[in-house]
Amino acid sequence: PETLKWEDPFLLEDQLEEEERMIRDSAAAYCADKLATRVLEANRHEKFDREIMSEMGALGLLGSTIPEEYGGVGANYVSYGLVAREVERIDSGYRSAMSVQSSLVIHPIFAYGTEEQRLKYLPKLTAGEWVGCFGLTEPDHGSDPGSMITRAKAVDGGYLVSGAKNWITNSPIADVFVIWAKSDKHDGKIKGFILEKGMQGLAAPKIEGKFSLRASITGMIQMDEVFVPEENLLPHVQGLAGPFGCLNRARYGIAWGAMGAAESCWHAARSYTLDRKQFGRPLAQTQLVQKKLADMQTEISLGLQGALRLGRLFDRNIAPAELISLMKRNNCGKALDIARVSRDMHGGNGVSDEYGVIRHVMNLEAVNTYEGTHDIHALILGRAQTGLQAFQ
Ligand code: TGC
Ligand code: FAD
Repeated sequence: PETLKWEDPFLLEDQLEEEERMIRDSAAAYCADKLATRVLEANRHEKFDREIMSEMGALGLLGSTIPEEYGGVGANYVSYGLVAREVERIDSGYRSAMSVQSSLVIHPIFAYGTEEQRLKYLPKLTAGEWVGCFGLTEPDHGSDPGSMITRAKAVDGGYLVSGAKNWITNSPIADVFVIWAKSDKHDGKIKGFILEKGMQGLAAPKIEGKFSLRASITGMIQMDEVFVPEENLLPHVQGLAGPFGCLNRARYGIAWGAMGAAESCWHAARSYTLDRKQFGRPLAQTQLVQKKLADMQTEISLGLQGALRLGRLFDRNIAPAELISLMKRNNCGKALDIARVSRDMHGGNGVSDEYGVIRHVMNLEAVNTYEGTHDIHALILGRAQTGLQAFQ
C-alpha cells in the first residue's frame, strides 16, 4: 500500500505542469529570501516597503498572465494561483499588494483599455515601477457597490470626477488609480477611469490604526472635481461587469492565497505541538491535538484541490463567477478557522508576533471581508441555486 504524504495527501504536486512548478519555485525562493525576513518588522511597525513592488516586478510576479509585449510573462491562472499561495504563506498583506496590482489594475487596463493606454501603463505597472490601486468601495457603499455615489461629469475634453473611495489597498503610494464612477455621459452607467498621482483635486490619505494586514498600506481616495481627460476613460466596458471582471480574478487568487496562510498555520501547529511537552509527553501525542491537526489537513487539502480545479477551468475560460464565490468563501473561512485554532494550540506563545500565527489570524479577518464578505458570497450562491436574490 502507498504511504500518505501527510503534507500533500492528494499529491497536488503531481497535478502541476513543469512550467507551473518552475514559476512557483521561483516565487517560493523569493518569498523565503526577501519577504519572510521583512514581515515581522513590517507588521509590528505597520510599514509597507515600496521596494517589494519593484522586486516582484523584476521577477515577473506582477500581471504575470498578460502577454510579454505589455510586460507580462503569459503565465496561466494556475501559476498565478500558485504564486499567490506562496506569497500569502508569508503574509496576506504582501499577497494583497500583488493581487491588486495584477488583477485589479493591470487586468482592467489590459482588458478594457485602448492600445495607447496599454502601452503607456502596463510595462511600468508590470515592472513595479508604478504602483496601482483600485477604487470601488465607498464610505457608505461596500457590499453594494452598485449604489456608489462617485460621479463623472462630462466637460470639454474629458470628465470631472468627484466622490470618495474607502479602504483602498495601496492608495497612499499609488501612481495610478483605477476608479469606478457613474458617468452622466453614459446614461449614469458605471465606467472605469485612470487617474494619476498629482492630478488636481486628488488625495489619498493613509488609514491609520489598522490591526489587520499591517504589512500592506491602505487608504482613502478623495476626489474633488478631478479633471480626467477623455483618453483616460476605459472604453471597452460598462456597468458592474467592469469591476466584477477584475474581482473574479482577484477572488480566485485569494482562494489559493488563503490556503497558503492556512498551511503556514497548520505546519506551525504541528511543529509546535511535536516539540512542546506538557504532562510529560508532546502535546501532539494527545487526542485533541491530533483531531485539530487532522481537521486542518483535511480542509487544506480539499481547499487546494478545489482551487486547482477552479484554476484549470479559469485557464479554459469556463469558470462561472459563482464557483469563484464558492472557493473564495470556503477557503477564506476555513483559513481563518485554522489560524484561530493554531493560535490556541500555541498557548500563550500564540499571541506573540515572533510565532507568526496571530498575524495570520489578524490578516485573515480582513481577507474574509474584502473582495466580497463571507456572507455576501453565501448570498451569491443562494441566488444561484434558488433563483431568488436575498440582498435587498
Ligand atoms: P448584480 O445584479 O448581481 O450584477 C450587476 C451586473 O454585474 C454583473 N456581474 C458580474 N459580472 C462578472 N463577474 C461577476 N462576478 C459578476 N457579478 C455580477 C451582472 O451580470 C450584471 O451585469 P449587467 O450587464 O446585467 O448589468 O449586482 P448587484 O448590485 O445585485 O450585486 C450584488 C453583489 C452582492 C453580488 C455584488 O455587488 C458583490 O459582489 N458585492 C461585494 C462587493 C465587493 O466584492 N467589493 C470588492 C471591492 S475591491 C476589494 O475588496 C479589493 S481588496 C484586494 C486586496 O487587497 O487583495
Ligand atoms: P458592509 O457592506 O457594510 O457589510 C457589513 C456587514 O454586513 C458584513 O458582515 C456583511 O456581510 C453584512 N451584509 C452586507 N449586506 C448584507 C445583506 N444584504 N444581507 C446580510 N448581510 C449583509 N475595496 C476596494 O474597492 N479596493 C480595495 O483595494 C480594497 N482594499 C481593502 C483592504 C482592506 C484591508 C479592507 C478591510 C477592505 C478593502 N476594500 C477594498 C473594501 C472591501 O471590499 C469592503 O470592506 C467589503 O466589500 C465589505 O464592505 P463594507 O466594509 O462596506 O461592509
